Amino acid sequence: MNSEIKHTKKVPARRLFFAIWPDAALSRRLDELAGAVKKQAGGRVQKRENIHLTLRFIGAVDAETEQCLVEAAATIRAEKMQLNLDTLGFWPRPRVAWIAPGQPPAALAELAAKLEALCVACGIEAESRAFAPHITLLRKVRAVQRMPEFSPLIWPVDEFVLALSETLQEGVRYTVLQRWSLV
Ligand code: 2AM
Repeated sequence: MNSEIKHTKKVPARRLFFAIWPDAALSRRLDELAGAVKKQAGGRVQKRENIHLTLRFIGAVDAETEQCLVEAAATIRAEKMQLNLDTLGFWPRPRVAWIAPGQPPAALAELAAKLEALCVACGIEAESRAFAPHITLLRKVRAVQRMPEFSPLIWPVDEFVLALSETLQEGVRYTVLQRWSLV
């Protein structure tokens, strides 16, 4: 065999997204709320450790693009904010029940816009759909007659993350890869 030949292993693309991630206490409260919604609406609760709000779904990218995203994310300057999670909702087509801030602060859309620009600069196709901030609580929900009574949850947001999405036999697993502070 020719020892000059280099065997370069192709690194598989990784499925990524930018998000904000609740701390353990807020995740627990969101998980409890998901349980209350399930009693009224059925469906399958999102695993507690998977609960998050997507800022920009990226999809599968190669290592070079991932590196570009990580380097660009470090240059982002965006404001800290507080989200008032006061609205429960249901989208029949993806069959998802969610919670969202009814009146999101401008800082949230600004952060999402900065991430959108960053993705495009790294060669990712522009997102054609409008940013619809939400936290998925349940999937496979068929119909919702009523939502439970609940007290709004306040979420102080001081960082954003890049997360990895993997589909395993036991279900989807999200892993936070990197975190960046808001200012
Ligand atoms: P969902 O919770 O509403 O399903 C990881 O998959 C995250 O990215 C989830 O929050 C998911 O939103 C979102 N996501 C998955 N595929 C997407 C797509 N094609 N466009 C926008 N967001 C997507």
